[in-house]
Amino acid sequence: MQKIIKEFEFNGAIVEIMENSLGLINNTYVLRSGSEKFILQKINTNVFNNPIQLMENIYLITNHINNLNKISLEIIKNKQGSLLVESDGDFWRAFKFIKSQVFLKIDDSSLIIECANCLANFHKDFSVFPFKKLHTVIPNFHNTPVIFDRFKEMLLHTSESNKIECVSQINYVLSKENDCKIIHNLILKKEIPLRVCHNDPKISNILFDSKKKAICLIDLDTVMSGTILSDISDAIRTCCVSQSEEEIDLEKVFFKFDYFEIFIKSYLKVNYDNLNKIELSNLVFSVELIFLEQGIRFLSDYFNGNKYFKVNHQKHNLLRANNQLKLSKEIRNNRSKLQKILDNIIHNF
Ligand code: GN1
Ligand code: MG
Repeated sequence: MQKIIKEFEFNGAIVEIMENSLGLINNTYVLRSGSEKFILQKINTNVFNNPIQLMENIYLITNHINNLNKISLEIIKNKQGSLLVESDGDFWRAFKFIKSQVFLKIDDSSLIIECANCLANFHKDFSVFPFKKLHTVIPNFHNTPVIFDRFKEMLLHTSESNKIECVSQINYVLSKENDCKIIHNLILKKEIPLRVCHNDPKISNILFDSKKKAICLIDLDTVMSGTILSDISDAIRTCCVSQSEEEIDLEKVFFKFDYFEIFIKSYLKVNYDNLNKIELSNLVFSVELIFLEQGIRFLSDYFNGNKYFKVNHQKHNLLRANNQLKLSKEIRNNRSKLQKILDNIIHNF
C-alpha cells in the first residue's frame, strides 16, 4: 500500500493506516499524517468496471455541490493530477477526510429529520443538473424487473440444497414478478421522470457532525439517473427500521411507522414541489419494493457464492435477505396505514 500512497498528493508522511469496513463494496482505509487524515479507497472493479467514468462522475458531482458552497467529498488527485492511481490492475482514489460520525441505525427521531433534509436538499441541488452529463456507471442498477429476471436465471443454476433451504424465500420472490414491474413501467411510460439520484442513500452513507447534524451524503459512486422514489425509499429502508439490515434476530426487526411519518414530513417540506403526482402516489409502494429488491439482491448473491456484497460468513447474505424480505412483507401488510400517514401529510401542504 505504501507504493500507492506515494502516488497521491497527501500533505505530510502517512504514519497510520486503519481499515474502515462499513461499506459492502469498496475497500476503504483511513490514513493519518500528523494531524491530518485522508480516505484511500480501492475501487471494486467487479462492481464498477469503468473506474475512470466513475471518477469523472464524482468530479462533476462534488464540483456541483462545492459550487453551491456546500460540503461534499473532496478528491485528492495523484501527483500527475489525475483522479485515480492504477497499480497491478487495481484502481485507487483518495479523498480529504471529513471529521464526522456515522450511524448504522436510528434511535433518535431528530436524526430522521436530518437524514430526510439531507436527501431532499441533495435532490433539490441536483434538480437543475442534467443527468445526461453523468455516465451510467452500473446499467439497470435499480431496474427491479431486470434484478428479478437475473434472480430467476440464477435459480436455474442454484443447487437443489439451496433451493430446499430457501423454498419460502424463493416462492415469495417469484410471487412478486408483477410488482417488480410497476415502477419501471411508469418510468418507461415517462409518468415517472428520471432525475439525478444518489441511488444508495442508506443511513451509513450520511455523515453527521458531533452535534448529530447531517453534513453530507457520501459514497457518490452510484450517483446517476434514476427515479427519486428509489432514493426516498432506500433512505427509509435504513432510517425507519428498528434494526439494521445486519440484524439476524427477526423478532427484533420491524418497521417504524412513526419514523416514516417524520421522514416523509421532513423530506416533503424541502422537496415537495419537485415531485409529481404519480411519484407521490407510488411512494408507499416504492418502500415495499426497495425492501423486496434488496432482499432479492442479497439472496441472489447468496446463491451465487457471495461474490458481490462483502460477507463475514457463508450465510451472511441469506440472513440479510431474510431481514429485508420480512420488512417488505410488513409494508405489504400495512400499505393502507402508510398511505393514510402520507395522505395526511400531503393534505396539509
Ligand atoms: C452497497 O457500498 P455500500 O455498502 O454503501 C450497495 C447498495 C446496497 C447496500 C446494502 C454499488 O452499498 O446498493 O443497497 O450495499 N452498493 C452497490 O447495504 O451495489
Ligand atoms: Mg458506503
